[in-house]
Amino acid sequence: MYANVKSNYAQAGYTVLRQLFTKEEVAAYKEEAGKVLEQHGVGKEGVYLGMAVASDVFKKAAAHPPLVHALKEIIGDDVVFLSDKLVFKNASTDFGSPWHQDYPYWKGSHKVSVWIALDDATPENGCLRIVPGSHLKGASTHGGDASDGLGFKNRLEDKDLEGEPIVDLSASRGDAIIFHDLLYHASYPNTSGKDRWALISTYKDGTQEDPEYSWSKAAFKV
Ligand SMILES: O=C(O)CCC(=O)C(=O)O
Repeated sequence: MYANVKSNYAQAGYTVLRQLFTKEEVAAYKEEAGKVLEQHGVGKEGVYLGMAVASDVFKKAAAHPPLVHALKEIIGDDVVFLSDKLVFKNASTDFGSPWHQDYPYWKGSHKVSVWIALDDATPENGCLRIVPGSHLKGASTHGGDASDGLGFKNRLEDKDLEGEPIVDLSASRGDAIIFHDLLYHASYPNTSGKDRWALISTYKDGTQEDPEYSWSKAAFKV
């Protein structure tokens, strides 16, 4: 369906699947996400963990057949969904997500995450930024200062990004970016006055042993 999924992922640490979800599916997800946030009394911007636990619409999205097809190319036949989160930046969220690898959060086997655009995402409203091939560096020390109260306790330092070939990944609603848990990534602040909502779902190879994660109690094989 999509060419070179496995080799792109292996070489660059990520692969972009344009329009993996239809505009209609994405509109339904965004509406449902709004309901989940309202039901749980969540504020106007931030991160909400456990969309698939909160809503059957998201449980189904986690097992979206074209996505599972691509994940199987990368992971193999035993693909397990672990957890998902909504990263919602509203009209003015003047902080981006800092540069980091996801691996220090969970260690164990290497996980595969999928960043799904629920709004069109550009540098102005907070699109994802990555360093191609950085997953080949292994686990980096995250010595960055995280004292600003904005979360993300594991941060790379400015010096870690010096000279690195940063790529901005603008995305249209429905595009999906599959990425390795060692890939250096960040996102821009949202200075556009428009929403930038994204769903990030995380998967693993079910044949690999891992610790019992508190955040993946509702894991299931897709
Ligand atoms: O702002 C974003 O969408 C990126 C979030 C992110 O990198 C993460 O939650 O690991």
